[in-house]
Amino acid sequence: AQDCLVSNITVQQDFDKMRYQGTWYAVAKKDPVGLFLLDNIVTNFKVEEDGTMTATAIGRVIILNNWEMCANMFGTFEDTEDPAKFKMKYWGAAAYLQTGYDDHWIIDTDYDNYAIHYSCRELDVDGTCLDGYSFIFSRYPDGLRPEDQKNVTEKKQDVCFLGKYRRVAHTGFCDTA
Ligand code: DAO
Repeated sequence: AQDCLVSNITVQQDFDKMRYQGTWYAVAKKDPVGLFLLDNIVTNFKVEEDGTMTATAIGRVIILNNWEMCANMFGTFEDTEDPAKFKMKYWGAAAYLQTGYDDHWIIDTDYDNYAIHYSCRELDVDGTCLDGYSFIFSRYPDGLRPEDQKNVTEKKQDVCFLGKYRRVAHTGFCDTA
């Protein structure tokens, strides 16, 4: 959306949550105000027997100013009239981790290689996004395939976050045995 209106942002056509299941590695992130997940972010999506999409996520966080740890997070996704737009309720394995209720939009994915996620937490009075975040996910921990990069850059622009992403490192900090 060149006008940056959140209502004009297009999402994945006919989003198929069955094909979206499995592991996704965050390779880039645009942070919201009060950022939470820093790096080593890995998510795993699943469709439950009743059709509800759920996810687990792990990532490095810093809580209480300087305590570094790996957060185990859980999310459940409420369907909306658009199959690519969900409301995500999320919480942590421990009470001191962040909880929330965010929009969770799948902007674009080919299911096998890349996905662009978007969430606007707060709309500005003019209809643009005042506070939001976005993840670029890859099926591979090493990053995106070169052939997907041009498309992903275009989508970063479409959600008006181009230039606001940072790389998400995978150093093994949150790898479990
Ligand atoms: O990291 O600053 C932030 C905001 C994101 C919080 C989301 C927590 C993750 C919950 C479940 C996984 C879905 C991607």
